[in-house]
Amino acid sequence: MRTQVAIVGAGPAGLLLGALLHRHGVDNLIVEQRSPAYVLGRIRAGVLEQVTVGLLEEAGVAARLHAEGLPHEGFDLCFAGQRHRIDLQRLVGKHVTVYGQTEVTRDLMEHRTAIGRSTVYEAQDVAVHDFDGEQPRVSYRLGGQAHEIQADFIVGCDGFHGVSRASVPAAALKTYEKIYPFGWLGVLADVPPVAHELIYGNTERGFMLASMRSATRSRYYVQCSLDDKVENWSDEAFWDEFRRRLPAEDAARLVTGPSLEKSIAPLRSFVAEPMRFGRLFLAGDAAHIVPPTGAKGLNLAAGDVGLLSRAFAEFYAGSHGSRHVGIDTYSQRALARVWKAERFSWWFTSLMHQFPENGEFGARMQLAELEYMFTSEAAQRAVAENYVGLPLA
Ligand code: RFL
Ligand code: PHB
Repeated sequence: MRTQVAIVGAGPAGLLLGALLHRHGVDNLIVEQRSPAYVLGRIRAGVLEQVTVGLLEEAGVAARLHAEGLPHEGFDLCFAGQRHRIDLQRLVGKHVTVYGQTEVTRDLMEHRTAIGRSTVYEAQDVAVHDFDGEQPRVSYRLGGQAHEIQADFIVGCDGFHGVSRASVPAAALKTYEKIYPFGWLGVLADVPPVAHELIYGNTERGFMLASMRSATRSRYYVQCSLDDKVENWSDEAFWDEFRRRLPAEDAARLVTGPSLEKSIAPLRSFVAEPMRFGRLFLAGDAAHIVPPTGAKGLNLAAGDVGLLSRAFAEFYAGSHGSRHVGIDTYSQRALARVWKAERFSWWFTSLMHQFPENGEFGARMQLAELEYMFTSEAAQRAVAENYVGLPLA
């Protein structure tokens, strides 16, 4: 098989890239190691920036998002009995949209079927070859048979554990990593959200986040120990712990119910530089990870493929000398945005979680910073500007 751009991974980054390339008339194929049901079963992000919504519109997959997504003009921060609303709309004139990653992925999958572009699911032994030369290839096995795709370019959208970044020679890659000493235990349940907007709380018992997927489906998280096991958390134990971390007025109206999904996610900051090696490009979690506190992971993945789709569109549209500029500057432009989101996600994580190892001084620094934020419009605006997302260069 031959295509212009071979994409490894059919998560949101790979599928959105495929849709955007299609929109620009660039031929592409996607190879994914899991089944569609498995991909849709992963419960992850919930908050979309306006830049992400704009890219989904550009790709022609925003109809359901506009009908069902919940615009949020602010969120609450709680700490030591104090509560403060960050008014995104007033501070920076923008909002975010609550619409689950599962729904984004489902919309992109249906769109791909409708436009007749193929995705190979359940591919085994996916491997990328010869990307340092002119004729890169992707090989895989399907039902015992060997297959190969010849492409002009390969894009690794295969997440943190994928094969693409792992195939780059170690000497060509510089990685930066920070592992946090805790995880997030998350529960998805068909109960009405405890509040209209998200609540982020730093409590003595640890971080809590009340989020949602719709008016009838809630997504709640609590900071947990890294060696905690999800089997140790009955639904009842989760609800008890979550209620204790909620502000009292919200705890009183919390509605509980059986969990639809329950999982523990470790928290990590990670960046691999550069994001291009010859004819192999990395996008999304394949190149960088942020802790979920800033709600940036999916949005960064969308930003990367937004830049990349334009770069490929320019490359294929023109015969003039500048057609390489977009692809040649992709890594640098994407990383400039990535590092700012890394900083915000690290900072927000550091502010909102319990870090006993930082001692009483560390706790007072958090308190001082939150009190400053609660009284300084400038500090609130900085949070709001980062939370709604920085512009795509
Ligand atoms: P994905 O979603 O991991 O998709 C990668 C795909 O590649 C496939 N794959 C392979 N395919 C072929 N061959 C191989 N060798 C392969 N290896 C892997 C995988 O099966 C998969 O289908 O990466 P992508 O597309 O870059 O998307 C990134 C996002 O999924 C991620 O950043 C977000 O979910 C992070 N995140 C959040 N982001 C936000 O923007 N807002 C949020 O509110 C938010 N909340 C979260 C989150 C992530 C969480 N967890 C569990 C990590 C909350 C949580 C709890
Ligand atoms: C979610 O709804 O899953 C969610 C929302 C905001 C975050 C992280 C996760 O910061």
